[in-house]
Amino acid sequence: MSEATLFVFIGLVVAVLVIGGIAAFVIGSRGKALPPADTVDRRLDDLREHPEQEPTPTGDGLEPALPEPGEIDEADTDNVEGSNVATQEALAPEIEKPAPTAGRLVRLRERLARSQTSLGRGLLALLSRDRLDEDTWEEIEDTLLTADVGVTPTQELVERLRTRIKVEGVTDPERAKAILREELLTSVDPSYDRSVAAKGADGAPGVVLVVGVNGAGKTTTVGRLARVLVADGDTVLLGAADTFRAAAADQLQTWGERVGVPTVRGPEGGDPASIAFDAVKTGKEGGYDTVVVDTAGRLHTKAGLMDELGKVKRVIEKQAPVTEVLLVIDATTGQNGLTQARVFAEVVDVTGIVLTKLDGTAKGGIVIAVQRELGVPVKLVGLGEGADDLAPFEPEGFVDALLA
Ligand SMILES: Nc1nc2c(ncn2[C@@H]2O[C@H](COP(=O)(O)OP(=O)(O)O)[C@@H](O)[C@H]2O)c(=O)[nH]1
Ligand SMILES: [Mg+2]
Repeated sequence: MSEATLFVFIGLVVAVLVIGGIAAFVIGSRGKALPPADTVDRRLDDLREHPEQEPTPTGDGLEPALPEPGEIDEADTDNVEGSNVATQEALAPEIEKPAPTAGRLVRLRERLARSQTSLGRGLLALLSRDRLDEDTWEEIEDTLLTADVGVTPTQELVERLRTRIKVEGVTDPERAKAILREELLTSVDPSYDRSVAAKGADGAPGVVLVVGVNGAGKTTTVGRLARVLVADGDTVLLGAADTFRAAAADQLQTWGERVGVPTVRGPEGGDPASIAFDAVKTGKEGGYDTVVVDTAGRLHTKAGLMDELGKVKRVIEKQAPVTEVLLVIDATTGQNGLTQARVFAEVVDVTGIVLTKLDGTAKGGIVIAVQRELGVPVKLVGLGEGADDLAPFEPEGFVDALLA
């Protein structure tokens, strides 16, 4: 090989390497501009599950990309800045007087009575048949399953009904109705303590932490709960630990202002734990009876949820024990609501369930299913969009509403 040929050959090799390198770089960076397919799928799944949820602008599509102005070190929680209390001066002059809570559940009866497909009505029709044969019992089972009662509680309830109706030789529909009422009541479990633990001990305020997925009705519940507590004569402070949107804190503050309750809030995108901490600290120093903390529900992964809610609770408890953790579930979401309940129960110690939007479903069986799933009582139910449409849950009133 001549020297000239050798130079040409080396030149060619170098050229190929350089062009190849450039091509690889271009393709590589194009590839990076797209999120991995599974990330997109997961976000779509998330949206499908919670259609109200807007995708959060994120770095990698999984964790919320938050600026961290008020981010606090858990070891240094005494030094929290950035949140402020919207005090009485900012209040609208007119302060509403919330309606008393007694008798609110009666409204559920009116609402269910209007619905043509109510669970109780279907069951009563079936139990009033002349002959309760296998087919009828199967229809009774289907009716319960369709009403979200859940498989195990349905089987147990049907078994109890069958046994009693057989043993007692029931033929009278009125008697059948009485037995159904008793057995439904057993399924709803009247033995639970359903009071909301809103009072603290040793000079500390009661702390109610409200959790749940986006759109379930958390902020509405916090606002309505504040009204209930105010109506009972308690002093209340709200903590706006949903920092994803400024609108979330505004929504909460508006609820508070209507009944003269101040809200502790921080900057949009701030650290939820630091705001929760600040709210409870303010509540303690100000001698409030109860601090109710609203949280965000739009976390994209269980790990993210775990981290955030866990941290919120831990940080609060540097000031005062959390006396109640209310999980808010939208009653119209059926099985999906149960799945959410399971995830949240793994993350925080849920002590009570709030079932919202019971006015939007004729099913009602979710009360039984969700209590069974978590072993935690339904304490409050939402019966409409009005300010006083939150009722203490009473098993008897509920079963009577079902059977009305
Ligand atoms: N019909 C009905 N709507 C409700 C009930 N509770 C909440 N909502 C509505 O559900 C929507 C979402 O509530 P919000 O409190 O903002 O949910 P969050 O995202 O969990 O804080 C709002 O439009 C509320 O008015 C209820 O019991 N019945
Ligand atoms: Mg909210």
